[in-house]
Amino acid sequence: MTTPIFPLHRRAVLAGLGAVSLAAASGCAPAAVQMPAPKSRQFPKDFIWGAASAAYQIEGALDADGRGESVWDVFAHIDGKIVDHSLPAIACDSYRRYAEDAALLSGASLKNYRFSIAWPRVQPTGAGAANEKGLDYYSRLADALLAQGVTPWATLFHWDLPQALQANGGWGNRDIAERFADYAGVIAAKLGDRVKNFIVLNEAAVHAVLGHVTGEHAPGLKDAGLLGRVIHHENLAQGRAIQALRAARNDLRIGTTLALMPARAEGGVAAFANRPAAEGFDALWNGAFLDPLLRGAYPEGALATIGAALQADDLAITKQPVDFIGVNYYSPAYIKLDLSSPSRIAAGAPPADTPRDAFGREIDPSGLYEMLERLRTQYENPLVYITENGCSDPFSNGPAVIEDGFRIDYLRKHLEAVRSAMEAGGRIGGYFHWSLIDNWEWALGFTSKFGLVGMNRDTGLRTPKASYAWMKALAESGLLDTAA
Ligand code: GCO
Repeated sequence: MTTPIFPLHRRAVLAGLGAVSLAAASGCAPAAVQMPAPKSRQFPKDFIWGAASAAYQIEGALDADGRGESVWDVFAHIDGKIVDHSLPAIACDSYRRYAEDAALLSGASLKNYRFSIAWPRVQPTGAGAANEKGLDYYSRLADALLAQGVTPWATLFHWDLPQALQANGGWGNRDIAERFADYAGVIAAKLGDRVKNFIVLNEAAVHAVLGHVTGEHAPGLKDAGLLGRVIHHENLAQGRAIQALRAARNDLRIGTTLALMPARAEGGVAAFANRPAAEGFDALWNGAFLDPLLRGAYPEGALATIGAALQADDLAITKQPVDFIGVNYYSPAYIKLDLSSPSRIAAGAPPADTPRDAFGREIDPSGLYEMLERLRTQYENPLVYITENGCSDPFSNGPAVIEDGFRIDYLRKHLEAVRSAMEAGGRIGGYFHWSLIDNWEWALGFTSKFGLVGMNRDTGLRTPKASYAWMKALAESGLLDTAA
């Protein structure tokens, strides 16, 4: 059993916000809301069920068929960055075993699969002509899914930027918006006849902060001064990619996936002083991604960080009509005021009795309810899909926990929150479990396992867990059971 260095990676985010000034924050982070228990445990017939994955975490075959180098290939080779020193050279071997993955989905009656497309397979240097052999993999995957009655949902960017673009400044360089739009157009032209659902970015906030400020993720930069540019260029690139997808075809359903976390002020005697810190965090973590897309503006509290990157008419590009918002939810963020930090914020403590999962994340489904309610009441009730939710086994290099009652319990609680949000009037159309198969968890390597299915790393053999059977029963009946 390895002790991971970064077990609380989402909370560690705060420490790294270093030079970012949040003093002027005046956003309106909502207070924690009371979550009512659901009246009915029956999901509607048209509610969709699925599972999610990301290219770099599952595919392996990093040198196959002309794939270019990504920022994660470079980062994972730096000593000390990956807790177990592993590389995802094979990972789940899904580049070869994708048909098995498709069969596993359909075996659990999960009729929707969220996967990501590796940009360096499609454009090895991030620009120019498409690499047909790399694109063909996603074509085969789409065909295999459709043959199993599984609907493909493709994420265009789940953090594996071509290294050649990074060498040119990566997300810090405004030109990335055009490169990304070009890539999106290539995907639509090749796959759009069969893949109709597109998620443009995955968790842009996580990528901006962990990749560019705290250095825990690729490209491993520790430069708080980059944050505003990276966030804005992500929003700009997203807008340009949506335009490119729509220009290529008029029959696509397009959305994006956000890592939404309610920002909660640490309680106790200093609670009143912690509240502005929580508001400042909220403006950068949630508002700086929701608002430019859905309102064509940045929240007041984010402008000090982002303003310098903003050019005339940019907000007309970031604001695009979307068919849905993808919500990834694991836990809330607790924030406190910290006068010793330039940003004046730091990770706070949750109430003492808050349960935590093996990842160190608070188990708090009310945070999911809170963010869904916020979308309903403050953003005109968009159609929402939960595009990730789940929990890890205890950290270990050993085999997966197959009798994973703890996971079933976690899922049940979060799906109750989804039901409650639907009963409040939220338009929530579906739920994708993270993840289908245990995979390579970024800086935590193989020590963290989120799958409904375990995997033997030597043989690639997949073993469904108890949660797999549980999800199958749920997907078939739509009826959420009560705790045993
Ligand atoms: C994320 C990523 C996933 C992770 C998952 C579990 O949300 O960080 O989208 O790639 O593996 O969230 O931590």
